[in-house]
Formats: sequence, structure tokens, C-alpha cells
Amino acid sequence: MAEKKKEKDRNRTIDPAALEVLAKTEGSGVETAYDRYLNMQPQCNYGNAGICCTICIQGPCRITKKASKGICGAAGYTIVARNLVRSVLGGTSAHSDHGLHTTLALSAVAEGHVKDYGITDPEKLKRVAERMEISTEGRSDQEILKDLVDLALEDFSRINGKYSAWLEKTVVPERIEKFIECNIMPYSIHRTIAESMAQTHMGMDADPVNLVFQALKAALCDYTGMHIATDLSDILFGPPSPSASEANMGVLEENMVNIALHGHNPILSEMVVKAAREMQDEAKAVGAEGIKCMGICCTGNEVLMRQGVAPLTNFLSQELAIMTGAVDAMVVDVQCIMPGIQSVAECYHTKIITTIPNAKIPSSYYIDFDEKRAMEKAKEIVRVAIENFKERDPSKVHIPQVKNKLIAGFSLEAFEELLASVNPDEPYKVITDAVEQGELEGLVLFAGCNNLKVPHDESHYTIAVELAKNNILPVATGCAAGTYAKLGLLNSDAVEKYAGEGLKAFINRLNEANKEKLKGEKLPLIFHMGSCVDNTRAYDLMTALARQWKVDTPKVPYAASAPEAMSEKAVSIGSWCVALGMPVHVGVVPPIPGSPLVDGIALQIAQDVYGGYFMWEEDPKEASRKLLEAIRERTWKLRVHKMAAEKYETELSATW
Ligand code: BF8
Ligand code: SF4
Repeated sequence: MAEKKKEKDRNRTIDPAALEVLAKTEGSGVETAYDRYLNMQPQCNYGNAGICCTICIQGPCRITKKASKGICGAAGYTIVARNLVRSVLGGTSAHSDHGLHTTLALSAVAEGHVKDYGITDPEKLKRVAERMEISTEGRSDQEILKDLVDLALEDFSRINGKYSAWLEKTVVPERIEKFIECNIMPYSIHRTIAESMAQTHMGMDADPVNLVFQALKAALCDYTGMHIATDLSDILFGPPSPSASEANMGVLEENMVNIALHGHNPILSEMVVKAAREMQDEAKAVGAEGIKCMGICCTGNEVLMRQGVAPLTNFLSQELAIMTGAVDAMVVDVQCIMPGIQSVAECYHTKIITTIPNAKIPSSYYIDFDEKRAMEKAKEIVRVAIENFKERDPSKVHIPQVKNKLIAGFSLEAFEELLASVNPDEPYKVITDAVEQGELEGLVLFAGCNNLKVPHDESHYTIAVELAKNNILPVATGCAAGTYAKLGLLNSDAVEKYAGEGLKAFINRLNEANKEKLKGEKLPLIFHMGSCVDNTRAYDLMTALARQWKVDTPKVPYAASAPEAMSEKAVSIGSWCVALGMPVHVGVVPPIPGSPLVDGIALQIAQDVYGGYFMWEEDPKEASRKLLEAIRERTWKLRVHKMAAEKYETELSATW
């Protein structure tokens, strides 16, 4: 009986390809996250509630009925708030290290030190430079780039004097006033990380409100690092534009060398895709029909958006991809790479290739990726995969025949272009009008990971479909977008199937106006805006709507949802979304409710101060209802305030 239950519980996914691999390998002894999750039960309730402190080695200190304070006297609210700050710092560090890596690559381009990378989109360079108030008149791209890179580097390292430039120049001015007033406007990323680590050391800040505000300040640095990463990647590789592809494990090819690209930064993956395209003949020489690259996690999103490379799977099923027996190499760089992939790979022929000095896995194949010799290194990586194709064991190959068509590549530029075909003078008015007239209820950004605490992909899927039925315009990033790609929500069939009448009419109007641009394709139900760092694209859309309405962002009917949040990065993104004025649903309760005070700040008080707030809700139906309610409240208020402003000929009320 217990074994039966375990078997059933092991299948915690709604992805048919993942289910097929799990069924096929049942009892094979290959262990994955789905097994390890069960072995981990029951999980510690103190940890779940956030009231366990290991900040000094007198700990762990847990808040219990018997012990209401830690050994040093720290109360539950201090412990929860301190853990929250450190969690945000993990996310901020990860995203900004990615952003710094991109900045340094562009710095090498500006100095003329690399031959394999260059400025792919000088127009984007100029647009970003102008936004950052760097002069472009009569200057060469190289000169402009140099100033832009210097400014980005300052945003990482400035000690004081000026505030974070990327934050100041990308959000509405009302937000900056608010951040200065609340003393959370950062000078720079590295300074804020250091001061926050100091603030959370044993015997430092014990004030939960002060700590939560610091968490928001650190989260604003997360936003800064991500925005830099997105802007500079676009200059390097070009901003994404709509292109068709397909997703899920059926994209593996039995007769080709299959290379899975996993991780986050396009600096590595763009070069591997390019190298693979040039090396098709080498693959044929070993008996393969060619080479196929495919993506996992956010690297998957990056190469899908710019190169149309097919997504293989998302975070939770990364090990299952190897268990198809058809992946010749999995090339990884940074973040969200389960160490478990190496043990799984050892049961098959797959080579795990790690590439970055601070993200190594014991026993993996390590190739140090050096931007100065990027193409040479990328070719070395592809060659390992080609050689390894010969080692494939046909008796272990089982590719689930599951895949779905999709259209992705909606950078803000691409989205704006679609809107401009309807209204060239005021593109964003196409959305604000649709909301005012009741055609659309508002917008929701679906972001974030997978988390085994809820069934894989189920919450992403259920909430998006439910909200689309209710005429919410959905946009997506990260592994949420991965779910929609795999399960067939990024195509026009899904519009027919799931969109409410208003959303359908809105999308069809864009289809009509963009017939030529879309070359016979039709727009999808959900607009894929990119990887997790590209959540800044989705937020720029909110800023554009706020500017169109001439209001501060908390008035805009636009919410975020991370139905299956998992990583520290999800915590930092959620936190800046709140500070920047969004209602934010999280589908897995983070370790906060152990302190009702900190929980109350996140759920309620944040709204009074910043306009944004969190909602914890694990049940996807209930979450849909709460998100819809949050959006409807904003839309209703916006309409009332607008009517009042028109009637009394006053400015639109600034309150939310
Ligand atoms: O940065 S969504 S599981 S891959 S953390 Fe990781 Fe989460 Fe996926 Fe993208 Ni984002
Ligand atoms: Fe315990 Fe205080 Fe040390 Fe935390 S900092 S482990 S609460 S003694």
C-alpha cells in the first residue's frame, strides 16, 4: 500500500513527456528529484515557517513554545526578517553576477579585445544610451558603448554620491521619490549586498521593519542587475522578435547529435548554437544526420527568443531529459543546474559539460569558457557531443513523442511594434483603451520556477488558463514560460480554446493589423517575454502603461504570479515587484509565516507604503480568483478616478 502511494506520489507532474519518462524508468534505480522529494518527507516545520536561525554557530536556534527567543535574544520576527534579507541577497547576487558577466564581455568588445562578439544592434545601443543620458551625437558605437559599460560598472560598484542609474532611468519618477522617502534607494549593487550582509550578521539589526525595508533595497539591486543583463544582451545579440519553434521532449532527434543547453547566460549558449550550425559535417562524419541544439531553463528561453532553438524542458524535469538516452551532451553555465544531473548522466551516455569557474559539478567534464576564445571553446564543446554520439546505447533511447508548436520572442520592442500597427502614435493606448472599455480586465506576468511542493507545471497551467478565460492578457518568463511552451499555450490554437471573448478580440485585432509582419503566423495566447532577467521587459511594459495613463505604477491593473516559485531569485524578483507596485501571487508559501508581524508587512502593510503586496496561495483555482480580484479592484478604481478627473477637470488622483 505504502509502495503504491509512493509510486503515485512520484508522478508529481502534469507534463505528459515527463510522465512517460517516469513511467518508463520506474524501478530502474535511477534517482531523480521526484524520488528525492519523497525521501525528504516530512520536511522541518521550523524551517518551513522561517523560525530557524543558523546565522551564528551557537545555533541552530528554533523558536518553540519553550524557547521564544534565540540564544542571543533574537525574537522570531528578527530571525524571519533576517533570513528573508539573506534569501533576497542570494537572488540579487545571482542575477547581478550574470549582469556583470555580460557587462565585462561588452567591455571587452568596447576595448576591441574579443573577436567573436560584437555590437549586433547599434540601434538598441543608441536607445539604451539615450535613456541613460549618454550623448550619442556624432560619436562612434565604440565610444558610446564604452560610456555605457562604464556606467553599468558604476552601478555595480559605486560607494555613494549618485543613486543607481539603471533604476532611476527605467521606472516612473514617482517610484524613485518613494524609494528616497523610505530610504531604500540604492547607490549600487555591491555596496548594498555588503551592507545587507553586515546588517544581518549576529548581533546587528534586530528591527524587523528595518530589515524588511533592507530586503526591498537589495531587491531593487536585483532589478538593476537584471535590467543591465537584458539591455546589454540585446546590444550583443539583438532584441528578440517573434519566431516559431516547438517544445518538449519530442524535439529530440533520434538520428542527430542532441545538445541540451542549460543554465542562464546567452554569452555561452549563443556561441554554441553558432558553432553547432557550422559543424554539421563533422556530425555526419560520425554517422549522425546533423546536430540539434535545444534549451533547458532560462538559457533555453534566451536561445529560443533570439535563435528559435526549441525548448527541451523546464527546471524540474532537467534530469528526465537525460533519461531519454538521447542527449549527447548537456552544456551548462550558471544557476538552477541540479547537481543530480551528473549521477543521472552516469547511468546513460550523456556528458555533462560545466563551463564556469564558480559553478562546477564533481565528475563532470569541465571546459573553461573564455570569451576571448569563444568560438574555439564552443567548437571544443560541440566536438565532445559529436564524439559522444558514438557512445549512445540504442537500447536505452526512448524519446516521448510529445511536442507543441509555439511562437516566442516578444521583447518589449517587438510587442510595441505589434501595438503600433494598430496605433502608430500611441502604441500602449491599444492596451489602456482595451482595459478602459472592459475588453481586457488587465495583465498578469507569469514568472518563476517549478517546485516539488506542488505538482510540476500544474499551477502554472491552471492559473494561466483560468485568467485567460477571464480576459486577462497573460505574459510569461522563465520556467513558467517553459511550462506554457511544453504544454501548448504559446500558440494560436490555445487562443481559440481558452481565451475569453475580450482577449480573443484583442489578439485578433493585433493579428489583423500585423498580418504581413507575422508572415502567415498568428499570435499566441500567452506572450513569452524571455528568461528570468527579462522580467525587466515585463516590468518595462508596466512602466509604459503607467506613463500612458500618467499614473504611478500601483494604479496599473497588472499583477505578477509565481505559481511554483522555488529559488532565491524568485524571492528577490517577487520583492522588487512589490516595491515597484505590483500585487504578487506566490504559489508556494515562502518561510515567512513563522512571524505574523513580518507576514503582515508582506501581505498588507507593504501595500500602504509601496502599493504592491504579496498573496500566498497554493490552491491554483483559489489563486486565480485572488489574482482576478486584485486586478479588478485596480481596474475599477482606475475607471472611477478617471471619471472623477474628467468630471471635475482635475488631475488623476495619485493615490492607489
Ligand atoms: O532564472 S525560473 S527554475 S531557470 S530561477 Fe531557475 Fe526558476 Fe527556472 Fe531561470 Ni528563473
Ligand atoms: Fe541563535 Fe542568535 Fe546565533 Fe541566530 S544569531 S543562531 S538566534 S544565537
